[in-house]
Amino acid sequence: MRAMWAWALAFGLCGCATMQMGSPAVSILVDLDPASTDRTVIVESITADQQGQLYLADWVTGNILRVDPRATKPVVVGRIANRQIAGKSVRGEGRGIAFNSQGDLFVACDPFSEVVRLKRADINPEKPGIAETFATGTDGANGIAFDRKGNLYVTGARNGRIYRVGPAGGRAVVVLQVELHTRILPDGKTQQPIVANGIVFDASGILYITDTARGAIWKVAFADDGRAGNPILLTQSSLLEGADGLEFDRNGRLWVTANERNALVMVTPDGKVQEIVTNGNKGPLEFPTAIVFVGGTAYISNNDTPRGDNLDTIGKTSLDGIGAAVAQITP
Ligand SMILES: [Ca+2]
Ligand SMILES: [Ca+2]
Ligand SMILES: [Ca+2]
Repeated sequence: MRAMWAWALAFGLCGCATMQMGSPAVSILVDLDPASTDRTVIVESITADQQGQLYLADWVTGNILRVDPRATKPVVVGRIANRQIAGKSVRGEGRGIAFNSQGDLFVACDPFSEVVRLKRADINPEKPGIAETFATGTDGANGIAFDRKGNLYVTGARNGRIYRVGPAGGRAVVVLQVELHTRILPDGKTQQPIVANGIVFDASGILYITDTARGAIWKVAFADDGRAGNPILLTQSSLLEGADGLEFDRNGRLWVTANERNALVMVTPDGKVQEIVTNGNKGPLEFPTAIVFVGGTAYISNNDTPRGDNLDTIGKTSLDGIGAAVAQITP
C-alpha cells in the first residue's frame, strides 16, 4: 500500500513528463477484422481465463473468440445464436464478458435483456458451444462482474440499474440505482445517457461503476447481508469522457478506457484521474471499450465506433486505423 501511494505521489509531481519518459506505448496484439472498412467484426469487451488467454464476443457473428497472446490468431470457441424477437432476427450482441470461479464464461446480451452462459465444457474450438440463458430481466445489460460469493452483478446502462443474480442464475433483481442523467457530448449533438456502464469489484468487495453520462466513477459498498449502500462519487473528470470498461491492475490501481477520447486513464484511490495514453483516430486505441490485465500486461478491446476522437478527417467514419482489435500495453 505504501509503495502504491509513493508511486502516486511521484506520478503527480512529474505529470506528463513521467509518461513521456517512462511509459511504454500501446501496440496492436491482433487485428480482429481483416475487412474493417465493412466492420465485419465488432467487439465491446474482453476478459481472460486463468491461463491468460483472452476472450471477446463479436456482435456481428455472435462468435465468442479466443486469442492466445502468444499465438494471436483468434479462434471461435463458442457462439451466441440469433433469436427471433417480435418476428425479427435479433443479433446476440455481447457486451460485458467475465468468467466465474468455475471457469464458465458469461456475456451480457443487451438485445436479449439477458446474461448468457457458455459452460466451461462447451468452450471448444473443435465444436464451439452455444451460450444459453443464465440471467433474465437485465434490461440494457452491459457491464458484468462477480462478487466473492459468486453473485453476478449486471449494469443496465442508460436505466442506471445494477442487477444481481445468484450463482444458479434466474431472474435478476435490482440492488441499486444510479441516478439518471443525460448530457450532450462535445460534438454538440450526441446524447449520452449511459450512467451505469462498466463494473468491477476491488479486492475488498467494493463495487466501482463507470458513469459515461457524467464522466464519473461511483463506488458502492455492500453490507454483509448483501444490501447495497448509496453510490458515492469517487471522481468526475473531463478525462473520463467516454468512461467505459475498468479494471484494477495487480498493484490495486484502477484503469479506465475513455472510449470517446481514444484514451486510457488511471484513477488513484483518492479519485485523482491521470492520463496514461491517448491517440488520434488512426489508433492504436480506436474507441477502446474494455481492459483486462494478465500479469503486468493490459489488453484492451477496440470497438472502433466512429465518434469523438475516433472520427476520421471527414468527420463521418473511422475508416483510418486497424478497426476491431486487441491492443496491449505493459505499463
Ligand atoms: Ca460497456
Ligand atoms: Ca478506425
Ligand atoms: Ca482490420
